[in-house]
Amino acid sequence: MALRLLKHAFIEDYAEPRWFNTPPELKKTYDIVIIGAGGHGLACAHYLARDHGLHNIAVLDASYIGGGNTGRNTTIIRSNYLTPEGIKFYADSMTLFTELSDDLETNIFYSERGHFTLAHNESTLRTSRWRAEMNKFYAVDSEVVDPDEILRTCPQLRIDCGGNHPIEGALFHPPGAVARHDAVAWGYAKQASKRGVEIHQHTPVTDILVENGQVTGVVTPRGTISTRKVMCAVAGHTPEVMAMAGLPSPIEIFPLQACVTEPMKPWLDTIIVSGSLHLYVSQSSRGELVMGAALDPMELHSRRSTFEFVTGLCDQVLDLFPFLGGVKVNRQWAGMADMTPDLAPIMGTTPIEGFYLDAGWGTYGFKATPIAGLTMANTVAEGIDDSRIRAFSLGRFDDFNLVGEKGAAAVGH
Ligand code: PYC
Repeated sequence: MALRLLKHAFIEDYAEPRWFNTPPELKKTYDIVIIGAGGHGLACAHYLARDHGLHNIAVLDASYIGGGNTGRNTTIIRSNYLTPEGIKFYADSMTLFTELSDDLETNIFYSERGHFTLAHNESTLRTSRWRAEMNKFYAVDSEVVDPDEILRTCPQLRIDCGGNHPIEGALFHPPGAVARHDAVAWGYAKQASKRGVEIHQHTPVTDILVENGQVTGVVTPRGTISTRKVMCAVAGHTPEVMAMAGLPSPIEIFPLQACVTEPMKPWLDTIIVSGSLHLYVSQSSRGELVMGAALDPMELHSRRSTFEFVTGLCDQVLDLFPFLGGVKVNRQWAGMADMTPDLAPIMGTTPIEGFYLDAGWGTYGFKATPIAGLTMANTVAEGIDDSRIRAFSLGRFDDFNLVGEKGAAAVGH
């Protein structure tokens, strides 16, 4: 590594290889167009190329790689969901995540930390027991622990919460992890590009062409592309893109804000979540505390940050960790979360032939990145829904066959 760095520093014509290449022009035709160069879209492109030998693919993004929710989340990875569909899906995702650095030849800084969802009252403890039993049934490591057990891992936690909402126990999920979100997106981009996939940033799709119920192309300011398969992975913009294909959407969009503190020496080895206090916090490999809260309370298509968010969140964090009183918040940001009525995603085929959806990821899209990419690639390649995503079909809202994933959100939404 040191030698490589020296080469880059001192030898002018030793150029760092580009992670992906973009041809200057769009082609007139692609076999598949993926809208959205976030983790999900790029993962789908990677698995289409690697597992299905499909290479004539364009990934288009209105902005830049990973600039949407991929780069705007708090990177928590877990599988302690509630429904059988959710638990199995996210457990498969975690398995893929643990192999992803090797698979993508990119260090994604996967770091297993353990994940505590604190319970401040008896009813939360009851739900935690329910989740733990469901998790164990599907071989996901998860158990309810008492305050002494929490303190053994996180002695800095003020268990009485300043007298406000004393902690009575927690749902503990030992495999809970964090990873570098941008590394995940760039790793998928690198591998997809190596196999011939084209990634075109700053190329918005302004319309989707449909003839006799079949996708025939997409329109961009750089020209019209003819294609018979379009995969939409545009968290925060899904209803707009669905409307281009003539489909109504059950999704509502709410901002989800987050922030980081100035870097501190490592002291927090685990991930702490409190549904009652509406917060989650972990410490990044750079030493910053990465913190977030619930969704903003009103539908809004905006990535603005608010002072109310950061003061409200810090107020709650100080209930748990009062010694952080002098620590500065360095940076805050927001993403736009696609919220579905049952807190489960919308994936797979749609009533428009050749139009595929990877949407409705609410506040839990990052942790699904590898499995969403893999199952969407199978679905797009074969034209039929991968069995692992059948429960997440768009049609469930017509059939009232909802999933009801109450373990989806880290905090109440
Ligand atoms: O579902 O684990 C989660 C999560 C963390 C932050 C937002 N959602």
